[in-house]
Amino acid sequence: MSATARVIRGACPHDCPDTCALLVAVDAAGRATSIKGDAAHPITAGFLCGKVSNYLERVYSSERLLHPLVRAGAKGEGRFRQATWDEALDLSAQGLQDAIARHGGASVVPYSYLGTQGLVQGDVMANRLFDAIGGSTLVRTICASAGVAGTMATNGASPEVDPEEWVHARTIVAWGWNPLSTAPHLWRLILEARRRGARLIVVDPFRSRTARVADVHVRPLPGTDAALALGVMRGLLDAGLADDEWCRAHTVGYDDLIERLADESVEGHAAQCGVPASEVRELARALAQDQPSLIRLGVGAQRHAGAPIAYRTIACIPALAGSWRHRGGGLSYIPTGMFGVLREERLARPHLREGTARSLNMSRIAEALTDPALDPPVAALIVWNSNPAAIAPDQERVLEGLRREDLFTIVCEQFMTDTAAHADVILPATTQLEHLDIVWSWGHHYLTLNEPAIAPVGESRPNSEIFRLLARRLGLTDACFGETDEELLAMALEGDPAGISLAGLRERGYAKIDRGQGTSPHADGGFATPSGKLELRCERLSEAGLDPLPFFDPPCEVADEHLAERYPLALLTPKTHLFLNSTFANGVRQHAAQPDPYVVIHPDDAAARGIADGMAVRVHNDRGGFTCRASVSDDARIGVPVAPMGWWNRDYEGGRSPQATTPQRLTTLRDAPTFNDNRVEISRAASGSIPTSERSGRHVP
Ligand SMILES: Nc1nc2c(c(=O)[nH]1)N[C@H]1C(S)=C(S)[C@@H](COP(=O)(O)OP(=O)(O)OC[C@H]3O[C@@H](n4cnc5c(=O)[nH]c(N)nc54)[C@H](O)[C@@H]3O)O[C@H]1N2
Ligand SMILES: Nc1nc2c(c(=O)[nH]1)N[C@H]1C(S)=C(S)[C@@H](COP(=O)(O)OP(=O)(O)OC[C@H]3O[C@@H](n4cnc5c(=O)[nH]c(N)nc54)[C@H](O)[C@@H]3O)O[C@H]1N2
Ligand SMILES: [Mo]
Repeated sequence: MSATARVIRGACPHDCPDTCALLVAVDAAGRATSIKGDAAHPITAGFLCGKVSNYLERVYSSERLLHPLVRAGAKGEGRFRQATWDEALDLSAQGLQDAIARHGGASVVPYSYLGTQGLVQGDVMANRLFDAIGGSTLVRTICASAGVAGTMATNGASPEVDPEEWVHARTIVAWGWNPLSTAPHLWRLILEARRRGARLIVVDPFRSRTARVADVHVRPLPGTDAALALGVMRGLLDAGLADDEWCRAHTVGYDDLIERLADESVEGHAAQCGVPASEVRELARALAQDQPSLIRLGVGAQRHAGAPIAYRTIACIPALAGSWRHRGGGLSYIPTGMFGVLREERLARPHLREGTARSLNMSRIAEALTDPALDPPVAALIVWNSNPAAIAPDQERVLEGLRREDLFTIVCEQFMTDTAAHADVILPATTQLEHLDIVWSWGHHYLTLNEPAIAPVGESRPNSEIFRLLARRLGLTDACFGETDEELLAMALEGDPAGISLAGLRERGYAKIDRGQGTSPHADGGFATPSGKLELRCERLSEAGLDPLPFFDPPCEVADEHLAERYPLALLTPKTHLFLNSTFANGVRQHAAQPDPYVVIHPDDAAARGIADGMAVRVHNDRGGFTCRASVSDDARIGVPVAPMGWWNRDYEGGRSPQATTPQRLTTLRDAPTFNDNRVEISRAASGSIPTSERSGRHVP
């Protein structure tokens, strides 16, 4: 073993609210030898999660894509030959130019998400290229935008309750959130709050890992959170616990809301959401009386048609409960008030675009790729930082589209994902250890710098460099295509926004954004809404043709009694513990710990179908189906089975994942996906069709 020559500061790039500060040791030969969480970072606290703690195995994996590849077999077959960068770039440019010649620039479509959350390796250079060629733009709705639309309708952009303040809370409600799995560092702060006496209440149809260890588990039917929230608010009024004084001072529409809440009893709301009325009343009591009380919304409760209104309605509770008064009390979801610190607009080059762009919603990529009426069609697709063949809804249609012979697809990737296997040209991308970046967080208030620790492995190149090279090959000469990653970073931090300087970041690795959020951001109101108050009544919603007051906007398929006759089960597809969406599902350690995909099904639902624990089952609806193992357990609610997502298609017999059942239907506002508003039936698969994996035991959600 060679001695450690240097320690480099990094930032975990993955799509997780924790955004950890990393310390990477590099030996004299330039090889990374260890990776650790920065002990000084208040959120990272010196440890890494089960996904990233063996990151070096990912970086140096024998499965890394190290050279450009060109398709050598049928489309989607996954056969490729190695090519030089020159040849791969020439073919790429030619494919794009052909598409533009045949159908115009708008026929070239980007597909990317947060494979890396870094600014530099995100969309900056790509956007410039798409602007210059008149390409389509992508509306990036796949994750949290329904919930953001909802919370912003009520609160406006807000720093929310800083997670470092959560330790002061005495009641913490994790609503549609499974932080024990999906935010292990924020979970640590909840554990610290509990150590100091806080009670944890989880609102989730499923007994997730977090629900299993909570003090209280409230189990609504999927997509009925607004009914539960209205029940809680009615419960607060009934018990005389509503904070009149705070509401009169700092909200709009308090009297209107009181009138609205007179329409329905706690019992009525309780029946709608499938939670006993006594539990609804007790939740109301705890939120009002066991202060400071904090509601922390997850992403998981927004995959239903009515989710934006549900998030908005839940966001009204802390006003009535009087929680914003208290240090550590109020609401946290995604701290939108901390966004925009990096001067991204300075990096955009809108002058490159002539006319307006055609925009396509990433949550309906299946339709975009297969709709014969789409004009112009999608003739070329460039994918980076995403794996749509695994993560986009309506998988049969996604794959059908990716297999189109007349579609030219470039995929920039680190691994041969299900999407990369459908490419015409694969361009190998660097990992976080190999490129420069700055990473924001959607869960805490820090920005974190990532210095390259090692040279690119193989012939891989950073996304930014790949788009620079593509631009040059396409003959784009604007000087912006010559800007280096260093220059992009410097531009993003020009003028030290919110007190953050590049020099400071270089010294310490991370910096807290200072927007004067303080310890209790809304104790005295100060909401960034048009009225400056918390909007129990939101006029912007009436402008959008919606009820301006909180209401129960029902789910679509879940509430469809007619559909329920054929598809009686409402399937949830949340995250796994050890994969990050589909990332890490090919990690040796992660896959060994989670070898087999499964569906958790309630014993009554299983018995009614002759399904026993461990049996192979087929989960299906009109869109498609998948085969996996049944885990029979009352962790699932009756009628609400749960099949976590993230395994690659090759892990499923038949090559289709839960995504083959998920709908392309969008939410009421913001056009976001409705993965969990999905009716299915489950039947026994042909017996013995899944070989028993040695390691497969009972599921651990
Ligand atoms: N280990 C791990 N960590 C991750 C990820 C991962 O894949 N794995 N993904 C990252 C990403 S991109 C994101 S967005 C976050 C997501 O983080 P979470 O929000 O925790 O994500 P989910 O697991 O999708 O959903 C959380 C819970 O919501 C529940 N749920 C589903 N429908 C409803 C509903 O209608 N109402 C209520 N109340 N609950 C419901 C599910 O049963 C689930 O237990 O995690 C990030 N971190
Ligand atoms: N059924 C169902 N579907 C869902 C969800 C759900 O809960 N249920 N959750 C949704 C959510 S919340 C999200 S955020 C999306 C996530 O969807 P995606 O953002 O597509 O997430 P991943 O599957 O992790 O794919 C990211 C890819 O980026 C690659 N990558 C990482 N770093 C780099 C880099 O520096 N350069 C390049 N070129 N590539 C890189 C990784 O190798 C990986 O293949 O999935 C959504 N899909
Ligand atoms: Mo996400």
